[in-house]
Amino acid sequence: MTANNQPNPANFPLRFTWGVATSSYQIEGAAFEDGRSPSIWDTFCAAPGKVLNGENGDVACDHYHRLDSDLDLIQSLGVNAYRFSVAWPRILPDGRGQTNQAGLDFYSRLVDSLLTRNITPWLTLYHWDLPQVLQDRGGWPTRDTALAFGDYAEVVTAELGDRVKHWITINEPWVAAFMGYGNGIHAPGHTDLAESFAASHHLLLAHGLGVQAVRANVPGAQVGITLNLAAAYPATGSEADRAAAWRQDGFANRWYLDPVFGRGYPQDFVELLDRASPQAQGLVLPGDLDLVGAPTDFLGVNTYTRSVVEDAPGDGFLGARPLHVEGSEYTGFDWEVAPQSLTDLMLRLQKDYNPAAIYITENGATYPDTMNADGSVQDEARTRYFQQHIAAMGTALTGGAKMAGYFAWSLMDNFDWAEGYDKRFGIVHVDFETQARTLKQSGQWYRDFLARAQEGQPA
Ligand code: IFM
Repeated sequence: MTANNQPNPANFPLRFTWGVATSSYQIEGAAFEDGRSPSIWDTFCAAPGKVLNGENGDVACDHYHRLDSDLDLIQSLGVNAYRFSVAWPRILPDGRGQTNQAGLDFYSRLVDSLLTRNITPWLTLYHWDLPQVLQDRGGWPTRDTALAFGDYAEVVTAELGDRVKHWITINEPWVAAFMGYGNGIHAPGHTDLAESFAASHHLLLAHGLGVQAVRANVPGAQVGITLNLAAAYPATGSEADRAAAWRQDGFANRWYLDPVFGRGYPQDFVELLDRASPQAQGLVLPGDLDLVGAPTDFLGVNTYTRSVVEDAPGDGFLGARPLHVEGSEYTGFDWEVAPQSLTDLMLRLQKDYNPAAIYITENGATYPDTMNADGSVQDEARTRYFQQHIAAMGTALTGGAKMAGYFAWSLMDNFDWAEGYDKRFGIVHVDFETQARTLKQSGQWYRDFLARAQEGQPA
């Protein structure tokens, strides 16, 4: 860090990956074009009361029709990588079987256009837009969905693997499993704990099958999973609060980290889940854990905040309650701004799991932006957030974490799931009426920082 919490660009290696990230349903629009079938998010958005203001991804940022100008925008930031996701319902409208060439062509064009601009494509296979037909057959709580994902991964790796060398299998399985099937805030909106843990196992199985497909079809590939992780701290030093923080860590972090790093599921949490665990449901079959724990080339981490919890017996299945920290700053999502926790998390991951490399595949903040009369967006709080978190990543790197890259979430304001268009995370402002894009102050800062980092200059 240099003065004023500014990260020092000279602290990062010249070959460091610097990017911006998006996902298909959040930006593409063109929801019913060129053979794309509905995803669970199209269905969920159409159900009254599920998404704020009844909004949906039908048009979103209209990226599908604005590919070239959006890629020019990305290039103008000076990033060397772009993380995007492929919409499964564009590739296999029936979930499995017949491929849709128009869908493959869109991503092929995206990849070629990135390479022409010297930007490395980072492709996420699954960022939550499950084909509705597969949900109709049971969705993630059924094993068949993982097998269908394996087929889908085969198709995409065979088609794009000659040009795409960086692959993320699944984005945030905790969210897809728990918010989709446990608390029902996300599609498909189910509220059943056992179902959500069945889903978690099949999402991890899908990851394993995805790794297999990448290894088989993409010579020289780097492949990993992206987990959403948040360091968990006890509210006090009491034994009860420390145990609650450990349970929270089991729920949010270890449930995914342990099996992905070949250790199987954490036994304390299997016991806590009791009949809701995938083991008790008879879903963990011989060979599954080897598949899930197959070696990967990196760990992708989406991290935004931390959790501070107190013991709360009888409060849900976890018996832990998250607290607001007095005096802390919170973002528009009510997420605490806690950059030190990013450093703590990265150092802990390196110590406990020893990943070959760690990429922060998402980090950013939502605040209610306003556009000034001169057309500028002075998002000071978001700019500060990026500065503090990139500096915190630099501290982790210096401390021995194998940090290899950082992707700002997000390239542009987009459809943020149950919050619709209300929560803006972009470093580019989008006027959803006109689709005009405006680089925010945070985007200008990121661009200027990257220019210095790539020249190895101090701030
Ligand atoms: O927009 C999401 C993204 O899809 C997954 N990670 C968190 C972001 C902010 O809510």
